[in-house]
Amino acid sequence: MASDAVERFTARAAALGIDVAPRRFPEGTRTARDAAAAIGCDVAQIVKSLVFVGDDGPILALTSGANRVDERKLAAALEVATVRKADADEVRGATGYAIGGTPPFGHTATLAVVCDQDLLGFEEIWAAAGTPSDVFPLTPATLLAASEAAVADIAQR
Ligand code: 5CA
Repeated sequence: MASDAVERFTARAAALGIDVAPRRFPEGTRTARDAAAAIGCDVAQIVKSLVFVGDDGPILALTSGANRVDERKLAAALEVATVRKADADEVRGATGYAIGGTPPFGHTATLAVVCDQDLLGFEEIWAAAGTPSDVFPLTPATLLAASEAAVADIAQR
């Protein structure tokens, strides 16, 4: 299926002042493990852009590919009572992108964003660029600036 999602994302990033350089991997980068294998980096350097739904609406949890989100920690970080995983339609509605291609910023709507503190320890990290086969490199500083994320410990330990 043809998709203009990479172009949409690149244009939205440019509007935020960020010059992204997407790389396409035909073998696919649908999961963090796939992305790390294609790129040749550690899975912990992959940014999973996971959408949850809290009491006040959608939440984006920017999570290291090595981690699973602890939903209680995520709720506590946002001072909401409960969070649950979004379904596929909710992900698209909240971000404008499909599961597996959801980028960490440049969404169609504003949502609350929390960033896993474990992503901050790397010089370079990689995130989805709009589709399940496109990713781009960035620094943790750019991730935080562009997403306006709050940093927290949200990982299951
Ligand atoms: N391109 C990769 C690496 S950047 C990527 O987007 N990974 S991801 O982790 O951010 O997106 C995949 C995630 O979507 C999975 O970890 C899972 O949490 C979620 N997901 C997959 N299928 C479903 C589904 N049917 N409903 C809700 N969430 C899903």
